[in-house]
Parts: sequence; C-alpha cells; structure tokens
Amino acid sequence: MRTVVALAVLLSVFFSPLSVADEPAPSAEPADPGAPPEAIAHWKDLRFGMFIHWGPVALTGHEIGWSRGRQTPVDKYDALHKEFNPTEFDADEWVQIAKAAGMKYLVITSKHHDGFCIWPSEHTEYDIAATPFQRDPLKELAEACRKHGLEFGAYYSVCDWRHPAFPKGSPGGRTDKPTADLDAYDQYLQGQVKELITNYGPLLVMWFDVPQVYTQKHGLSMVRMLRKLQPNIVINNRAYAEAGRTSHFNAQRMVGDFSTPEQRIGGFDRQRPWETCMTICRQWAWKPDDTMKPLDQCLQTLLHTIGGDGNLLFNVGPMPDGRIEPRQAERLKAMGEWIRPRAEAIYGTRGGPIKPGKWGAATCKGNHVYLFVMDWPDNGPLTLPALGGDVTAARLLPKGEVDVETKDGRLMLDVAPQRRDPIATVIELTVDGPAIDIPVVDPPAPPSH
Ligand code: FHN
Repeated sequence: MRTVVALAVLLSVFFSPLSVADEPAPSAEPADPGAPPEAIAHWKDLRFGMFIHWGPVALTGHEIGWSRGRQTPVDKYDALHKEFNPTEFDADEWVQIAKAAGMKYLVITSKHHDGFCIWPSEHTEYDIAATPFQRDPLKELAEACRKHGLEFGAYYSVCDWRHPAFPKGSPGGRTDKPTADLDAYDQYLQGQVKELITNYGPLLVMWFDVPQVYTQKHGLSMVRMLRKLQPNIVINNRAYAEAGRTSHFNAQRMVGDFSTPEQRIGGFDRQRPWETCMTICRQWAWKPDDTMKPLDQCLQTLLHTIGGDGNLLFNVGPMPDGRIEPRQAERLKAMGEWIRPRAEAIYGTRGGPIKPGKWGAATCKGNHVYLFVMDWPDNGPLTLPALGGDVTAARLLPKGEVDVETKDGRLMLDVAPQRRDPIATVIELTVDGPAIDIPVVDPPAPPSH
C-alpha cells in the first residue's frame, strides 16, 4: 500500500498543473541573430583601428576606472570632471593621426567603468556637460571620422562602479552596492546605448566591456534592441555574461559577433571573427612617461594579428589637455609610413594560408598570397610548406626581386640580404586560383641560427 501511495504522490508532483505552472517556461528568448555576414566581412577588411581611452581621469595619470578608490579616493575621482577642460582637443587632429597610422576605424570610451559619459547624455548629470569643456567630443570625433573617411565606433562599459543601481562598485568592481537594482540599471544602460546609436551613429561597432553581473537575462534583449536600431552594427563578445558565468572580463567566446583577446595576439581562426585590443604603451588611459612599444613590435603585432585573420585595435590614452602625446603620434606615423607601400598585403585580406610563427605571417586576397618574412635562415633560402598550387609570379612589396622555387612539397624563397626589411620582408606570390582556397598549413619550424 505504501508503495502505491508513494508512487501516486511522486506522479502528482510531476504532473499536477501547479508544479507544471511553476516550472520556468522554456526559454522564449530567441538567440542573438548576429550581424549580417557582409557587415562582418566589411569590419574584417578594415583590419586596423585606433582604440582611445580618455576622460577626466587623465588629470591624474592613473588608470581609468581601476584607480577609482585605489590611487585616487572615490570622492576625489568623482569630482575630477569639474576641472576637466581639454582645450587642446582637436578631433580632426586625432583622426588624422589615426589615418596617418594606416588605421581605418576608431573606437573611443564613451563611458568607462567610472560612469563618466563623454557625451551630453539625457540620462545622467555625470557627463561632459558638467565640465568646463562645453563641447561634445563624441560628436566632433564622429564627424571628423566621416570627414576623413574612417569608420567610428563606441566603447561602452556595461559595469558602472559609480551608478547606484549597478550592483558592483569601486575599487575594482569588488564591492556590493546596497542600492543595487539591475532592472533599473538595464533601463539606464539601454537608454544610453540608444542615445549613442541615434545621435552618433551609424556606428561600425558597439564595443561593450566588463559586464560582471549583467547576464544574458538582460543582455540578450539589449543586443536585439541594438540590432533593430542599426541592423548592420557589429557587436563584440562582452555585452553580457553568459548565464551563470558572471565574469570580470567576460571574454566569452560565442557571445556577440567577435572575440576580444586582450593585450595578446589571438590564435589563427578564420571561422570566429576576432580582434586583439592592445595598448601602444602599458596603461589604457594617459600615464606620463609610460613605456611605449618599439616600432618593430607595433608593426609585427599587426602583421601576426592579421596573419591569424584578426583585427588589431591599438590603443592610445590622450592627455588631459586633449592632445595625443606627440611621441605616440610619431610612433603611429612611422607605422603608417611602413604600411602604406604594402597596403594591398594588409587591407581586405584574410589570414593564412601559412599560419603565423617566428618565421613571420601570411595573408591572402584574390589570387595573391602575401608573406611577411621576419626571420631568415643564416644560410640559404627560407623553406616554407608548398602552397598546393602553382606560383605563377613573385615580387617584393613595395618593389624588388625574389627567388621562388617549389620543390618536393616545399616552397623555397630567397631575397638578397640588402633587399630584406628589418620589420618584415613582404613577398607577393601570384597563384593559379583563389588564394583563400589554399589549404591552411602550420608554420614552419623556426629557421636555424
Ligand atoms: O577594465 C577594462 C580596461 O580598463 C580596458 O578598458 C580593457 C580594454 O579592453 N577592458 C577591460 C579589461 O579587460
């Protein structure tokens, strides 16, 4: 008898209308439809962009967001905007510095973790309108990009360590706010994102960051709202944390349209779009006398990134007076001077077919394979895996001769030492078919020295 009763109770639990009604409905949330393939392809073609981290924190020389409640007490940090007056700011100059570097798009922090908005937002008083600098740098930059032919994007920090409704606060997003109300914060965030798209768009990209406890429960509908507002916008993988995975940095692999390896070159991947974000110095925001990367490292980072089929978003932190530090501008100009005569090997290309390595990197476009040789053997030709097709012509970029021979499944290349370039010797190979169809191969072992 007891068994029958127990079974009846068990069945009633599973089949009673009450328990069924209590179960969470299967997710009615459609997945993120993603950006149209042509929007992704366009974004990939650009290959190289400028990242900018800027705000009143530049007055301190400490890191944006992270120094709030650390090097700078919270109340002092939150009052910096009252002195922020970057009278030397010139959007045309910034965009021309990016253009001279060979950068094709620009992404600036519209709001970082500290909550300060560099545009006059109707949703907060903590914005550029509350500073002595009675202008709209976001608008001026968007217009300058359009004027000079660069694409414009906005970085927007999902976490907001100052806003009372965002659950986490300074220092470092590791404190809990008693006033937390994620639904209210979601309204604030969606209102601001709409402002950015509506008043400063169309944008190439929305570059979200550090969602922490903002998960797909809110994020998925926010992303879908964004895509309704601007269907061809490209969105990175930090708009929200996947359910149950609240992470500080949330470089989630499959959220959004592209992955975001940070301060490192991502792995070769032609399937999942990706973009390395990296600082030209060490700090994201302005830091006096910061250590700046040498020219060869800047350029070889770009070449290894595009060789892996990624984009490079290279960061500067402008000064409190509104200028990009002259030595950083000089470094970027030198990058552009090297890139320009080799532009066809960089823009509009895809990574491979030989994966990056100590030897160098490769890109491809049309019926051309471009090799960026960075390390030659001490004696004799460089030996690479054969390309699985006939090489019908070969030349150096910007100009010059190269000896090429395909033998025993290997590609032998040689260039007179005096014609080799210390950054990378660029060789254009013409092949007898679409270069993108050439099977991808691993990099060769490092040449012997
Ligand atoms: O905390 C931020 C950091 O300040 C910077 O904005 C980088 C850029 O990708 N994102 C976060 C660290 O992952």
